[in-house]
Amino acid sequence: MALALSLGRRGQGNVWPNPAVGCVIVQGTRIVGRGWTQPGGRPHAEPQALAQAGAAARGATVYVTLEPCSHHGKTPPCAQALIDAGVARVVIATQDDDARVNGRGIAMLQDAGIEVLVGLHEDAARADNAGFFCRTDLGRPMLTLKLANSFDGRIATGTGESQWITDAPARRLTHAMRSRHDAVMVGAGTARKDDPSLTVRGLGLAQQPARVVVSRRLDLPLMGQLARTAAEVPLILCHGADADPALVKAWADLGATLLPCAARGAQLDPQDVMRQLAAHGLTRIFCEGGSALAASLIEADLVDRLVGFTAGLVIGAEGLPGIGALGLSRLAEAPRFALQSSQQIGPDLLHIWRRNAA
Ligand code: AOF
Ligand code: ZN
Repeated sequence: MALALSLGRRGQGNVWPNPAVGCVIVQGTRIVGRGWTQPGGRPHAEPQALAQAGAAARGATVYVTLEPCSHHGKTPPCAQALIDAGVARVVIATQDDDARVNGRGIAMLQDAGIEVLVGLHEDAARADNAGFFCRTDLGRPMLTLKLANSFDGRIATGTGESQWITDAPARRLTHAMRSRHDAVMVGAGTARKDDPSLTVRGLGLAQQPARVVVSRRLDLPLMGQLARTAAEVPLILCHGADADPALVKAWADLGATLLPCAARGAQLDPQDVMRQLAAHGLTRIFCEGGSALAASLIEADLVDRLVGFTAGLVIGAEGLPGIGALGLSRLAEAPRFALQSSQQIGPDLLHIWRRNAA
C-alpha cells in the first residue's frame, strides 16, 4: 500500500477534478502491475495496473489507495474491471466519498465474491487526496497559503523590495510545490506589482498548474506576463459582476477562463471564490499572496495549510506583512494551526502548519 500511495502522488496537481489514485497488483510475492491515475484524471489507476498484469491478475491481491469506482463515467467502472480480471482480494486504503461511488464499489466487489479489506494506511490516503475530499465533502478546494518571509514575518521592505528574501533552494522547492497543486493563486495587487507568470520553471513539467487571479475589477495588466501566457497555460480570473465588460471580453479573447463571483463589500466573497473554483474542478490550490487576499482567506477560515519559508533576515516594522489586518483583538479569536513539519532548506527554514485535515 505504501508503494501504491507513492504511485498515486504522481498524479497530484494534474488529475483534477479527479483524485490521484495509486494501484499495485501482487501475485504471490511478485508485483505484476502498477498504475496511477493518468493526467487529466483518466484512465483511472486500476485499468493501468490491470493492463500491466495481464493474465497474472487472476487470483491476485490488489492494493488501491481509493475505493474502485462503480459508476459508468467517461470510463467503465474499475470495480467491474477488477471482477472481470478475476482478482481474489482487494485491499483499499479509504472509501470514495463521491456520491456516485460511496461504498458501491466495495459492495460490487464483495457481491462478486472478492475478499475486500478497507482502511490500510487510511490517514495517509485521506491526506494525499485531501483536495479531492475537500471538494466532494465541503464543496471547496483544499487551500495552501505560502509565504516567504524574514525572521520578523515581513515579505518585503517598506519600499516593496522583495527579491529575494529566501535563497535559491527554497525558491526551487516552491516550484516543486506549485507543480503538486492544481492551481497557483494570487490577488490582483500581487499580479499588478510583481507581474508574475506563476508558471513552474526548471522541472520539465508536461502539464503546468493553472493560474488563478482574484480581481474584482479585472484591472490587470493586459500586456503583462499573465496576458502573454494566457493561451499556453490555463489562466482563471475570478472577478465581480461589476467588472468592465470590455475587460471581460479582452481577457476572454486572450484565452483566459472568467469566473464571475459574488462580492462582499469592496472585495469578492472568498467563500464564493472557492465555491466557483471547486465548480470549475479545482481540488488543490496554492496561494502565494498578497496580503489582502491572504487575510480574506484566513478570516473566512478557508486556509487548510500554511507553508512558511523563513529567512535569517530582519526587516523591521517598516517592512510589509504577509497577511493583512484581521481585525482581531483577542488571541482566542486568532486562528491557530498545528505544526506538521519543519526542515532546513539551504540557509532557510521551511515550516508547514495545518488547520483542518489537509
Ligand atoms: C478509481 N480510480 O484512479 C480514480 C477514481 O469522471 P470519471 O468517470 O473519470 O470518474 C471520476 C470519479 O472516479 C471521481 O470523482 C472518483 O470518484 C473516481 N476516481 N476512481 O476507481 C481512479 N481517479
Ligand atoms: Zn475507476
